[in-house]
Amino acid sequence: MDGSGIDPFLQDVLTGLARDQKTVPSRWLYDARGSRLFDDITELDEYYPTRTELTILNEQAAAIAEAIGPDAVIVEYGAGSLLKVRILLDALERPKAFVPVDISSEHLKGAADELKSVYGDLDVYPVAADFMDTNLGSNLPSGGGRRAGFFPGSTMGNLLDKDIDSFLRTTREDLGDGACFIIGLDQPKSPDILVPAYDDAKGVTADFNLNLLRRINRELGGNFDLDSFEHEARWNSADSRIEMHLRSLKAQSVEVAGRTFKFEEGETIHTENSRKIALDRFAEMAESAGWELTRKWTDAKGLFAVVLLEA
Ligand code: AVI
Repeated sequence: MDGSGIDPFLQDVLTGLARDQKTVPSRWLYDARGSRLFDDITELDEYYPTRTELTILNEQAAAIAEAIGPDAVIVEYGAGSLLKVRILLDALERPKAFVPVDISSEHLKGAADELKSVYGDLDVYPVAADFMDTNLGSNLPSGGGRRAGFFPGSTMGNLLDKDIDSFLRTTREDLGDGACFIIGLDQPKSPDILVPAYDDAKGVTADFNLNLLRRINRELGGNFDLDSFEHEARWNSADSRIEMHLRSLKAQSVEVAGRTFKFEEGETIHTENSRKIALDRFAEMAESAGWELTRKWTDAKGLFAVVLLEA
């Protein structure tokens, strides 16, 4: 519940299903089962982003660490697994502090314990919050070297333009003058690579997408029949994005929290955008929020990019 007393999940579902293009924001894909399925996705043959970003981070760790500088305070937004930040921490000269910001306090506790045991001198300040709603302000430790934001995984591509803008502005303010920001960005490419990455042969992504209906049934008293919806991954070239949809296989009515929603055969619920933001476009977005894109590191095929923004 938020301050208004209305469950935000219920609110988003009721509002979204009442639209002409039915839609549910992608943040609701990540209940415990959804998060596990997403972890499975990152290991699929077709899903190139995670392993490509890891390759870039491993190959370029020294260059990235040098660009950040010594005694840095690293702030990771949406700190899921520690795999990626550990590559940075291992390469940095005397990293001073690590501030993982994550909605799951369980995740954070595990992260803090693990890092303290591996990096004895590192101060760890976990912040339990949605990275999008966060104004870190006084939660950030003072002192140390440069503040460096870290936002790997191309989650930027799941955000709307206006949310990217406000996130980049807030982080610019929080991290302050002299700060930098390391961001992972999946890149535009052929739909022959993109579509299978979001519609894999084993059906893990389909399960991940359909799990949203399971969650609505369980948490909001819905009666979706999971067998009468199918997963669809669609390349929208005009907006340079993969869209995930759930397509109704027949005309049907579904109830959620006592409200009835009608579906025509073939009608979809739009559940996610995964934008592939070209670097020149991202540089413009960063600039209008007070950052300058100064460095980029990519893999040999240019599938994925890790960029450095500077305040
Ligand atoms: C978390 N995010 C960057 C993933 C992506 O590629 O957009 C989510 C995802 N959706 C389906 N597969 C992966």
